[in-house]
Amino acid sequence: MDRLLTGLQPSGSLTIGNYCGGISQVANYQKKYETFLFVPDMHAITVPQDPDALHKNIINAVAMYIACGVDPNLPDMHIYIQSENLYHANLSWILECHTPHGDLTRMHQFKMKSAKNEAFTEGLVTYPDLMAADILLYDAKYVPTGIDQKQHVELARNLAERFNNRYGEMFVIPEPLIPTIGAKIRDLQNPEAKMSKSTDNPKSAIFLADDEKVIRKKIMSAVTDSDGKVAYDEENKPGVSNLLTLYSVFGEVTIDEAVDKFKDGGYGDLKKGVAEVVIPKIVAFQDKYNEVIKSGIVDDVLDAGRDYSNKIAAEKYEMVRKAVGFGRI
Ligand code: AQP
Repeated sequence: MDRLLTGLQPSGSLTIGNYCGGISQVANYQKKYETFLFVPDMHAITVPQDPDALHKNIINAVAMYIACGVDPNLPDMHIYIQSENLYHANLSWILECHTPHGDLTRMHQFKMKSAKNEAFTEGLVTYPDLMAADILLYDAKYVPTGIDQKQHVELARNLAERFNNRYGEMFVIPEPLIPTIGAKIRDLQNPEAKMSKSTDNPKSAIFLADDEKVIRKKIMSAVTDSDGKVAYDEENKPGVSNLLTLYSVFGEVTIDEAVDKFKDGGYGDLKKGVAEVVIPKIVAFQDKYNEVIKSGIVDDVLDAGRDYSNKIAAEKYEMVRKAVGFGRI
């Protein structure tokens, strides 16, 4: 069985962007592939985090994965916390020593996040190497992701190829799995940008933990344009196209069907329609989330995931360690 791997940073409460680009894909593919779904807490600290909030976000993220349809009882589902497996950091260091600095500083995400904070850390630079280690340790063939992380998966592919050429076949070459709709859910207030959980403006993002009224308000105040015509055009009408995308993903229709439904109305009708399909799904996730938290299963799931992921990662790390000449033979 091929392996699929993904992780969602516990750097805040998850958004509907994280759902569309990450969790929903895991739920769709979970019976087809052996799945490694981890909480990248080590990635989260590439920007400052409050330690108490980080602990809570880790548990909440796992409960939310399950609430959104990930089945922790499937025999080939492994859910774990990145920092509970020391091989990620070990392999990351080796990969860092095989990555030209310029390959890291030209990454879009690095440029965007470093521009926000002049005193950025070295962790922000080497983030893609840690992500490559996350993937390559498990021979993951498929990496579900939104468009924002595609460049990082490409770096992991290049590193794997470079490594295999230099040291012999060692890593599976990973491929990004990008959804055809919903790969870039946009910021509701600045539709040129993608929606992000660590946004400074809470009106920009719909969080999976948001209350029904708040979600409605955010959708109704989403920025559109002055043209007044409901049409799908990502470049010239990013705000309206984003609303059509949300209607399509949450209403389970194609973009063309969404356009057909709203083309004779105004933006107000489109926004109301989006609220009607988004809210019931999020409310259902929240009900299930509360059940998961109450059931107390999260710790058991994470214990099993920690043990299994350590076993698999140890085997791969041993191969790499020997190949690069570390320690004793
Ligand atoms: N707006 C988005 N549209 C579609 N997919 C998205 N993803 C993130 N934002 C969108 C996908 O969600 C998964 C988890 O991403 P992450 O949390 O590890 O990091 P990120 O991509 O940096 O997400 P955020 O929300 O923007 O986090 P912060 O604000 O902390 O940087 C990935 O599959 C990602 O593609």
